[in-house]
Amino acid sequence: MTRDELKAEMLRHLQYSFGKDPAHAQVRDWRMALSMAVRDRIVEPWFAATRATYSGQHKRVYYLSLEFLIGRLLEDAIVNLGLGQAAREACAALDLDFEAVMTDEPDAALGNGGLGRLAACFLDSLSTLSIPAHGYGIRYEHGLFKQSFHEGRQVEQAEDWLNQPHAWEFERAESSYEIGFWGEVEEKDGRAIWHPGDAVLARAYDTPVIGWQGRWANTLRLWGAKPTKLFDLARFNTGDFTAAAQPEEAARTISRVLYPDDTTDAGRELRLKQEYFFAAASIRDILRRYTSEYDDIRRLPHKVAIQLNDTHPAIAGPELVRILHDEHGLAFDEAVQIASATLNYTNHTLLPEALERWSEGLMRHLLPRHMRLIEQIDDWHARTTKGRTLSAIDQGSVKMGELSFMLANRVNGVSALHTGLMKKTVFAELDRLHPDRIVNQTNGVTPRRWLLACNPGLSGLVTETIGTGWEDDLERLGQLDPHVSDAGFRARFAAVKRANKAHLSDWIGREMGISVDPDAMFDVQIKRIHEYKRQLMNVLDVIATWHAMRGEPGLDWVPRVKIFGGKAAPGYQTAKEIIRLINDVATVVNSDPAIGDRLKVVYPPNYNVSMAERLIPAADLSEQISTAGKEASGTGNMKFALNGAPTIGTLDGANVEIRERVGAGNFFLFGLTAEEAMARREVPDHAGRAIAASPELAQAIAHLERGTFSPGEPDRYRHLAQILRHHDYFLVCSDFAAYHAKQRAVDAVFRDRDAWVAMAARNTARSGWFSSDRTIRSYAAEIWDVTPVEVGPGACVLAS
Ligand code: 26V
Repeated sequence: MTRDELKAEMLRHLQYSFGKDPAHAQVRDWRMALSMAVRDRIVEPWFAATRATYSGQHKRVYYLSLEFLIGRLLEDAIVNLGLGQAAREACAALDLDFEAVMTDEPDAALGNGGLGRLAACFLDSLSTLSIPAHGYGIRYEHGLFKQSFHEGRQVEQAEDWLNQPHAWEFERAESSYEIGFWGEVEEKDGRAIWHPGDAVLARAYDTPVIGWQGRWANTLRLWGAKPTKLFDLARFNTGDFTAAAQPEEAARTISRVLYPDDTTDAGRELRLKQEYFFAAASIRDILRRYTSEYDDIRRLPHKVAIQLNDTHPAIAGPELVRILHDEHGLAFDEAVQIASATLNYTNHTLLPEALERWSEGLMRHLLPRHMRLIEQIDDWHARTTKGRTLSAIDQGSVKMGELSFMLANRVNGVSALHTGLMKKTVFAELDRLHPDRIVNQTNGVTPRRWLLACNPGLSGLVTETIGTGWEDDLERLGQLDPHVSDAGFRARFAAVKRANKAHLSDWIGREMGISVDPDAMFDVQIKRIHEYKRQLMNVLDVIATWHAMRGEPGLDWVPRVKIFGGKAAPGYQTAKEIIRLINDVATVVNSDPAIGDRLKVVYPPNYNVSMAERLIPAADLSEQISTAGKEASGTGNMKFALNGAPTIGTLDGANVEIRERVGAGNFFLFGLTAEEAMARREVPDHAGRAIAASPELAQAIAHLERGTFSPGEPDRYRHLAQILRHHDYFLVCSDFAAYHAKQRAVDAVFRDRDAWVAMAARNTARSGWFSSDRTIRSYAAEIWDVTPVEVGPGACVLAS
């Protein structure tokens, strides 16, 4: 598509799709016009992919996830369709600021963090690999809350992305299912019939997901909740308008917000309703598609593979058993066998507080038939494995991990270390009963978004050096390795990073009013705020460094910009205290004349996918410092390495595999191993001992207790100090000295710029394995038993 064609299409959409006169169009109108012009190019490959799947009777993959953290879609579509240059030029010809048009799009923030972003990368790779697939989720009216800071404290506001037309979705009013809740189960002639007490409609909204070079497109189908009946006209006519609208309100509540607060009974009930609502609608849709093509429901596993992204969709298991047994009339055991040959489950965390459990009472009340089936599945498992000591029902609650395991063909962890720990800890007993069921699938990230699109400077250099083709064959980055010993290449690599940093400095100056030196080291920690991720250890190191700088202002310090980004769960008080501390430390450090440009702390509010795309290409150092054994994988760690930022990190999650691949000499390792961490927790007063052994740590904690960063309120950080001294479960104190020392080793290498650049470039050259294409190929071969549909260039568009 040429510049002129695209421009003409934009003008056509502006006028005839949106009824806007170009003379009065705003950035939003132009952005919508460009989106429509680009979307038109997706529709044909999308239809062709669907037709090819039907005509070839290919097996399909269904990825069920309560979260899809997809971010912006316009640039992604432009990049995948190779329309970058045409789009830039068309905008220029229309006198539009291309960057402003692209950044006008709101992020689709339908996820909390890593789990949801992984689902989005997987959709991209499934399409790129032409694997017939659907993502299924909820069309939340409000995505992840908007974060702002008031006097350093996190403030949450409702996010409102659907307040404006959504450029990429197609509403499918004809694809609606009635989803029941509550009610009774009637036993009749040996059969169970569930009579739900209430119901809502699940309506489909489809977003096409275009793969690399537009060869294939899959569908992300999100469910919106609607009332089964229109509003109550009789009530309305009596003047009770609020009551008349009540059924609609009640139904809409189900798809209103991502992760409703589950600290109350009402919140928990809503969350379980969301889970069943979307799982049931998806199962119904999958079976409708299957039965439209095939007669024998027993062959379902030959044509369908369902992946459960964590236990959030786990109720899909009992629902599938219910439909096969109660509605299709299969014997219970056969229904369970077919369901468990179709379903697979990915575990994303071992943290006990994050493993889902539902009270039996709530489950029986909301889903009476399912609770009965869960008991039968539990019995069936005991009967068929002789594992009688093991149950998915424990002390009045249903353990969704165990239930998902029992009903799965394969269960996977998301990094080698995490999978090993799954086998040793939470699923030890189940692993013994089913020794081949647990497999590892180390996470990956899409190189289209996380290198090609977000870092044009580096991707340009890569292409100039090794040619194109790396975008969907990322291991080809290995061909950069020999170039790293070439001083010319290193200089160009350094120049790209410098330009990215200058660009970020400008943004930080504009957005935050903080001036940062692009030649300082950009040290970045971006992720959810959680004690196990140890942002607290990072900020303690900032305090220790600041203290040391003040003590010896004459020393030749390596200038650093410490960048933080991330949100805390609204009810997680300790995480919120850590946020406030980072902001308070920033206030003191950034205005300290004794420090000047040598240390800055920057914490831009409302970290999201788009901010990650801005920060990662400009990072020098990647902070991956979780307590070993606690971070299942991490995916940010991979994005940084790919973009030429070496890691300072622990042997946790995928850090282990990153270090193996980039080489120990290109990774700053510190800290206890997972095994050592477990042992250390048993040592009496481990924190006290560590504090006594590290004057820097003792001093930093003393600053917290003295109120150095909370003038006038010395008690503000007492609680954090108490945690460090007496309840240091995440071993911040035990790892601090090693971390602090390793940061000085980082300084030393950074001082030797050439050595640093070589290290950074080797990170890029050796990160090819962390493409989500590799991960998806591996799921396809080891879990789903599917193969890509063959499509030549353009073949998909021509297919009939
Ligand atoms: C959830 C919760 C919920 C309530 C209390 C505290 C808490 C802590 C952690 C979580 C995480 C839930 C699952 C999750 O998002 N896991 C992330 O999945 C990523 C993709 O596999 C992986 O890279 C991250 O390491 C892992 O934390």
